[in-house]
Amino acid sequence: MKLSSISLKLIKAPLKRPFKTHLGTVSDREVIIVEAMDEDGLIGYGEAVPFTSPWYTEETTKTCFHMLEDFLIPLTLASQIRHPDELPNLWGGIRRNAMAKSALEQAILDLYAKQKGVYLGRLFGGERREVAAGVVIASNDIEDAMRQIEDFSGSGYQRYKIKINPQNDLEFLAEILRAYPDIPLMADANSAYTLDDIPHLQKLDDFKLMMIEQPLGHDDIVEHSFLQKQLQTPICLDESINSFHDAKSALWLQSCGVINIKMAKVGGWMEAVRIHDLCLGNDVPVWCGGMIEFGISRAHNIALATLKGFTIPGDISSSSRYWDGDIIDPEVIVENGVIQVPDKAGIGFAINEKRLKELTTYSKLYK
Ligand code: OSB
Ligand code: MG
Repeated sequence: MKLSSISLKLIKAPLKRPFKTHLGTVSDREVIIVEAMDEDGLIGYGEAVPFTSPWYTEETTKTCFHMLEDFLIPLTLASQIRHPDELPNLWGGIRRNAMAKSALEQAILDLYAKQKGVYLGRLFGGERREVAAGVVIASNDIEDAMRQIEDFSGSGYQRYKIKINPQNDLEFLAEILRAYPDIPLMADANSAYTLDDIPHLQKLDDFKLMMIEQPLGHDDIVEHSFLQKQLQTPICLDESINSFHDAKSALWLQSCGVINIKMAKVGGWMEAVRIHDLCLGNDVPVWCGGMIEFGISRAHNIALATLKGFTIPGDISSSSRYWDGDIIDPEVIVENGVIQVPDKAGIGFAINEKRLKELTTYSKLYK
């Protein structure tokens, strides 16, 4: 494939409302937009979605920029790859740094799909014409959380995920289910519990949640296996799954009933698809996780969620859930709980150049 230059843009915007978990609060979001250009003027887009501090993964905006600028981009521009599937091998000597790799891989794959004139999801066998939308409520105040659920219900979201911890879980879940007994509800703990909390976690079984996401340590697979055997509620692993190998270990040990696949966290499309295929072959449902992202990452997620194994609504919500003005055109819209899958080439969404420019704080071109 032809690849002539790559650019990086830092963009920054405030969230409409702060995103609060027991680990901290996100009020502003800064990400890196990667553009991969060919000589015919086609541009592929990727989005690196770490946070500015390492509270969720070890990568940060700065480590991603560094990895892209000093390692991944020079290596890629020097090598004239014929096909994107050469990238894992080309980058094999660079350990981890999944979010940096994912963003550059996204941009190159978007460019490749545009060169071929095919929608990116189709390139990986995705057939869905619409994807189910889910939304995340991250608040430390139950009144506020209830208001958000009320607001979001107008869009018909097919799954609500509430952030919990051992201090608020029983109250939050009871209050939500009292007001909305039939709501498709799950909870995300972001590692707020330990094995000492088993009796407490067993109380949560009464709520018949769709699943509980990442109750134990962010780097654990073994203890989750022990816990899953003591719970009726399926465990979904998020933080623990950073690679195909992690997913294989989790299935082997029966550490979970569901896997949250975050393309960015596992290093990109190709690793995400390998995990998807593994889960599909083992009848383990998967869903597409979110990173409080802008439209480019959102568009890649939509394309990924068109694959067969994504049978549970993920964290894919409308652009307006987080932003007053997204960087894609049209924005992602949720109506009656679904997002229509585009059929244009690549990620299928155009870039809102004006908005992208407004949000850009720094940019650099590499040839
Ligand atoms: O744990 O799933 C998580 C966002 C940032 C970091 C971690 C998580 C999340 C989410 C997804 O819950 C939120 C979204 O993108 O809508
Ligand atoms: Mg999570």
